[in-house]
Amino acid sequence: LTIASELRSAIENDDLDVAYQPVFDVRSGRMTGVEALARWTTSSLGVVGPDEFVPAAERAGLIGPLGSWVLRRACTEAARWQTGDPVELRVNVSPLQLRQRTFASSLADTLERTGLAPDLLGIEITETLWLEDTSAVKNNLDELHRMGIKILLDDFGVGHSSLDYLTRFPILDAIKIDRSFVADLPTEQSEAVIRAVVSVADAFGLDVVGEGVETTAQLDSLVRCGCGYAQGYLMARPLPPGDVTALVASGG
Ligand code: G
Ligand code: G
Ligand code: MN
Ligand code: NA
Repeated sequence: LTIASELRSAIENDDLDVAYQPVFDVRSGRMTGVEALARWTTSSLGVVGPDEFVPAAERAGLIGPLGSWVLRRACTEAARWQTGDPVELRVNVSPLQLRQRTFASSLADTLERTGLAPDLLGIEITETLWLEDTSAVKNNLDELHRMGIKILLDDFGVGHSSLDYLTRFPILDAIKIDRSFVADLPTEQSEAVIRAVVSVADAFGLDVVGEGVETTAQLDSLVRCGCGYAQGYLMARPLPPGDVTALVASGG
């Protein structure tokens, strides 16, 4: 069996999982949300990572069904966590999903069915998306923004970094600083880079999330640089949904 045909039946049979990595407000230490990360274990191939099966799904024309499956599952689970302080859900979305004309309307449908409020959902997109300035992508992003869904720019700083998209796409809500930058902290030069990003983000009214925080020195450094939110193994790894339920019940 090929990875594509196994993936197709896994989607049909609900045979995937979603792990959730907590995101924290660095000042209060409170968990403000979670990032959904797709997980897949197959009987023949063992654990297959999303860095392998997401591109495979894109090549096989399965990213639509896979993306819809992840959104439906994650919104369903996140709706159950809204018993106290809000728990925001962030879902990674492939550029190919945003090229599908029905993406925004089908997401509206998913929110309605699952009961998750639109302002508790955010989608994480990558810089490569800005390169494809197609009308379908633009219409979807505008529609999501109108619905109150947050839009986060993931892996910020790697690839074709250009500040130009901040003015071209005024719909962004947050920037996620790529973990390669966080890994270099707390040197003077890397702090200068983070401070510059925070200053640009402030000017555009964007939140800043530091990713891949693995040491207290990196976390302290992010706080010093004015970064508002952080995510990483130091605070929490991606967790099964039951562990998030327990965290929420204990007050985050
Ligand atoms: O969880 P992990 O570090 O293994 O993720 C590897 C990569 O796969 C990351 O870039 C992450 O954004 C991506 N990824 C994880 N889950 C999904 C998903 O549901 N959809 C998309 N498009 N990408 C995902
Ligand atoms: O590309 P994206 O930012 O969506 O990738 C998220 C991935 O980063 C997740 O799959 C998660 O497993 C991984 N990740 C999260 N925190 C850390 C960390 O502290 N260190 C490392 N090396 N990877 C992390
Ligand atoms: Mn991400
Ligand atoms: Na990222």
